[in-house]
Amino acid sequence: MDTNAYTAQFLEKLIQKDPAQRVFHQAVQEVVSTLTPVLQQNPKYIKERILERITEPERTIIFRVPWQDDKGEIHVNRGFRVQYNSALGPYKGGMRFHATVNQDVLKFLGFEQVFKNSLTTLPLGGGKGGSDFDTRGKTDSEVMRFCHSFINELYHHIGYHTDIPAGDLGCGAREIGYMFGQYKKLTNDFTGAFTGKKPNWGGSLLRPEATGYGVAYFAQEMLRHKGDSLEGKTCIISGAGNVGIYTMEKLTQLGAKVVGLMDYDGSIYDEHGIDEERLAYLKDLVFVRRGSLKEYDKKFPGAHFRPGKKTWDIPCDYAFPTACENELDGQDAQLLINNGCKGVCEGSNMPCTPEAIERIKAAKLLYSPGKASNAGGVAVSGLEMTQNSMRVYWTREEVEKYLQRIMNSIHQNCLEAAAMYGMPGDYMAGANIFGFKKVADAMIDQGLV
Ligand code: 2IT
Repeated sequence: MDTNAYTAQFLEKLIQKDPAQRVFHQAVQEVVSTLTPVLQQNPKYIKERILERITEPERTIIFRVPWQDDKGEIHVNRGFRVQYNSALGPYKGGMRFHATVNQDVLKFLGFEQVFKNSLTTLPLGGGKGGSDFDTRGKTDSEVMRFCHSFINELYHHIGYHTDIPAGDLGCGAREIGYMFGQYKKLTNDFTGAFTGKKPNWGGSLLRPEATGYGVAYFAQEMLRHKGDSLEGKTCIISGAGNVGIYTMEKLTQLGAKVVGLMDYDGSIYDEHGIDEERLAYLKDLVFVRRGSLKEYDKKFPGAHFRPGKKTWDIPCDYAFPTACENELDGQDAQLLINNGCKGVCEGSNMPCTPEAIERIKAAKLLYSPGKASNAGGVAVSGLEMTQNSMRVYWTREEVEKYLQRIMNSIHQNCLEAAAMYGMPGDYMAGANIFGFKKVADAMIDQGLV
């Protein structure tokens, strides 16, 4: 059968099997759309049914999470862990605690994670988990009771050599602390079964900054490859969370000027650009006070807060989506293009819709997919695991040196893989091809398991 007919039939069956899992289909479709030349030149991947196998999680755990709020009311959430692929190492990936979490979202995130972790070149399989529990508006003690209840079930299924969760949306060092505490209590075992721990009890320095710093380093590499740099470039960012804030910090350190940022309430446009004072204010607002960008222009009156508005209409050289999936659609992409934007570097997972990607590519903007440019977070999680195994702590400088080296090698591997299969300069194709081949070859080596 012709390769295109095979992939079309494969996708049709995938959709038929779980018709409601729309974001999962989107993630698979994006990967498969770039694999035709790989499948043509390596018929073993078709014969071994790698597409059929790699899209089916090895195991999915779904469980009840009952917990009590501060008033004594009982709530029930649903917990998940999708253990997607362990061909390259133990399952590794974050936990998302947000009202929108369901099996579809976690399959999409887990599938992306398999390729991303492969790209880091570290020995990490892929997985993802979470719950439809919203940490926003909950007290510390409510979050603690939820996390303990969550782990009362999940501890059976995770572990240092099996599955190592970390954070994602709604799950930071506080939640990792509560989950780790309960895991240790139940297993009587102090091991690095989680990453994103606080540095005074096993966490790696620079893990909080790692995803954002990695995004900025990846952008720097893309520009360097074109003989350019970030110096003096105007940038806009979307999500004012962990990834967004640290992307902003490193972009600024590398000489760029960040003028736009967004959160749940709206966006800010600050022509002055983020400097040290503004960055310190934002870190306190977001990480300490868990406040809203609504307050920003009261402190910095030259800036504008735009209620309910995204950042994408703000003129810029480079755009960095760092919030969540499908946050940048075709119309947003068109706004960026019309305003002279030269590139989009993804910090969140699958932020651009298929239509946005089509427009960005057609207008020949630089474009890097999240699975390549946001891999710095999980890469430093991998380094946290290494430090835990060695029972040592590395300095910030040591970790940052590794992070930079890993981001550079991801950049190089994407370019080489894309060029090898006739799509030079296409980071999306390169990331998919490099990520896929490494996992596929390991799966073939390990037989039908
Ligand atoms: O999307 C991601 O790569 C993460 N949420 C981080 C995963 C990890 O294991 O550090």
